[in-house]
Amino acid sequence: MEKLIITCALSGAEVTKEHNPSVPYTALEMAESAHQAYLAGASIIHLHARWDDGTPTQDAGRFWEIMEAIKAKCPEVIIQVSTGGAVGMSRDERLGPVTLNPEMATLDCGTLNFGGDEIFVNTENDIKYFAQALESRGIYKELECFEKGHVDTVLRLAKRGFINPPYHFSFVLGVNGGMTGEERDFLFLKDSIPAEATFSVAGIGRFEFPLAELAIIHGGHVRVGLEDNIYLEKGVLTPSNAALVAKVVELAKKHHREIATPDDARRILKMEKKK
Ligand code: KMH
Ligand code: ZN
Repeated sequence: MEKLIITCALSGAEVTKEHNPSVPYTALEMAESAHQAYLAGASIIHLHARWDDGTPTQDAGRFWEIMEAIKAKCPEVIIQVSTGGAVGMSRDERLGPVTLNPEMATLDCGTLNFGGDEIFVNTENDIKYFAQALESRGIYKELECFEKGHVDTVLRLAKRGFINPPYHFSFVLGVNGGMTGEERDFLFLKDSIPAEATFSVAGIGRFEFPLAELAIIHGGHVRVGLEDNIYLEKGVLTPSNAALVAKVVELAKKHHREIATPDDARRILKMEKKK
């Protein structure tokens, strides 16, 4: 089986220091957290930006500041910017960090309820617009799917040439409004994508580690981090992103999967290394 790619989602846009004081906001906190996660075994950093008070932003200048701080500490790590941003942001606002030509970015592949009154909007035209923005710049896409309809949307748009290979899916499971993260959900999604595609799984909350283990067993890859889950175990807040990554490394050892370096990840995902 291929080496395991671990992505660390440092902060997301929704979770705050009130939920867990380890959530990074400043460029320095982001860089420290990314570096520790990298040392623990992460090869990809999934990045949202915050202002110093924790407000989420897709401001290109702020992303630049954070990305430079991360690169100064771990130049080899793959930075995957979020184009999801926070609920309610406009298309062009969300594309802010793409203007920096990062190595990798997310492409959210469908709309879903996001708890309470929130709706995370990704219409078909949005998806085409984002895909074009990423592909025209040679930015590697991670196809974020929160339920099976999103996977079907990718396959349909791929057939019509709006989304092009390589196809690397991220199944984000357990969002209130999306698909849950039971084993049957995971197996259904995994068996719905083309044989040549790769996939990673991000389990929200209590789904994080059970899904990580399933992905490890079935040849997939794993995302963990404070964006998705603030607990190391039931009732115990994680002290850091690195501790979540380290727990995945332990699971990988149990199942004899080696951990991918960033260059391994570039090879496995068929990424063309950007200068
Ligand atoms: N913050 C969520 C509304 C992504 O990073 O591309 C969207 C999100 C997805 O986190
Ligand atoms: Zn995200």
